[in-house]
Amino acid sequence: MASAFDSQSFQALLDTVERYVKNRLMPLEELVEEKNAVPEDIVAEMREMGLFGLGIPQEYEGLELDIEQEMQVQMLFSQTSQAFRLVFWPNVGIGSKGIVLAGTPEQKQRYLPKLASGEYRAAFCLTEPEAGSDAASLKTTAVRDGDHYVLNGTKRFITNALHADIFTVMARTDKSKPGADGISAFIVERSTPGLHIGKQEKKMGQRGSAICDVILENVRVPADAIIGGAQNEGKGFRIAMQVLDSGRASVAASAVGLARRIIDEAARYALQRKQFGQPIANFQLIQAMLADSEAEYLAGLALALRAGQALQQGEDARTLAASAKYFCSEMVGRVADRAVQIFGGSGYVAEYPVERLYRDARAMRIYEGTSQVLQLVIAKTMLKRYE
Ligand code: COS
Repeated sequence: MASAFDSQSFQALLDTVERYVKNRLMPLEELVEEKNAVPEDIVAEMREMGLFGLGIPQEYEGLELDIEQEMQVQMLFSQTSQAFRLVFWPNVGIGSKGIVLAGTPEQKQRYLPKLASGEYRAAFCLTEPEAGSDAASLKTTAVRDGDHYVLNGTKRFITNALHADIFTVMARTDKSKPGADGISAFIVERSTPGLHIGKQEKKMGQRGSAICDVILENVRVPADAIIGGAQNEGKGFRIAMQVLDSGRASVAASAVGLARRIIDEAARYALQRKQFGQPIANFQLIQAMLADSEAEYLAGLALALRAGQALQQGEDARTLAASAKYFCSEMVGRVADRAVQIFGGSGYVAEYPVERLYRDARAMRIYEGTSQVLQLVIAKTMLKRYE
């Protein structure tokens, strides 16, 4: 999908986002942490700015940014608490990409304009209590009953479940096929009887963004709720994996954005904090930590954008997306750790943002594919080249 924005108007959008993040969102970080919620007026402003529809085609009332542009916007939003980005990003990313990629014209017409405006919010339901990294072993069932399917099962750690109006639910339509081939992807509307949301989990970081179970008890959906229609029965795992390719590139972009913020905090602190009669930035051991972080940030930035480019060009981007997500999420972990070290005791107390940013960064090595699963994805495709 080509971008609807020329470089000048896209730069204007980036400038607006940068100002919004710095002037409006950053001052609210402590409030979001304390209340564990993003204020409703911010959600309304995000709707107003068109953020929910960043990547959705203009035909369906979105802004139709291309993937690299989406990633640049995401990098800016990731410089503040992740909770802000997580208000609208599920609509831009994993909540809508399946419909954009594989939906029928009717599904696109029915859902994409509402997702683009933010009237509807979206969630992606793959993980289950017994199926995390081994996603293809999922147990949620969808049993055909006339013109309907009846869904039963529990989905776990679902971002945005609290607010979502539609859920992309991966469920097994063919029990005789225990792996990927028996899985289909459904669009389930929140109002469907039998769909319940579990309690909000207490998390280590990324406060302000809720994750909950989604419980499906005899949830009846029309047969045409399968993404792409009946012809896509059994193709849900592949759709989920394709969605996750762009999701992983997008987590890489978030990690890069967050690393930028953390490095900025650490460098400013190093210049103003005095020990042994001078700013600690004068000491070479501090400089080494800052330099390692800056160099790794630059490497992550280049790799994330390369993955975005491959996705944009429609290449099979699974290795690049996995590499970018793996490298960038590990990178921001190291950057955050060094920043706490540079702040010393002050980095361990909540008075400075690095303590919170360190906790925010930790989730990135886990969601949308753990580092270890991504290593397997990279090795698998890589080894094929040598067979
Ligand atoms: N794009 C398109 N198709 C893909 C794909 C992708 N990125 N990745 C896999 N597939 C296809 C495979 O090609 C295979 O189809 P064929 O048999 O026709 O070749 C099918 O899907 C099954 O793939 P595979 O054999 O690799 O499945 P595995 O069960 O071995 O699982 C892993 C692969 C472990 C990589 C997968 O389960 C995974 O990514 N797990 C992590 C899940 C995750 O990220 N969860 C986070 C929560 S979601 S926010």
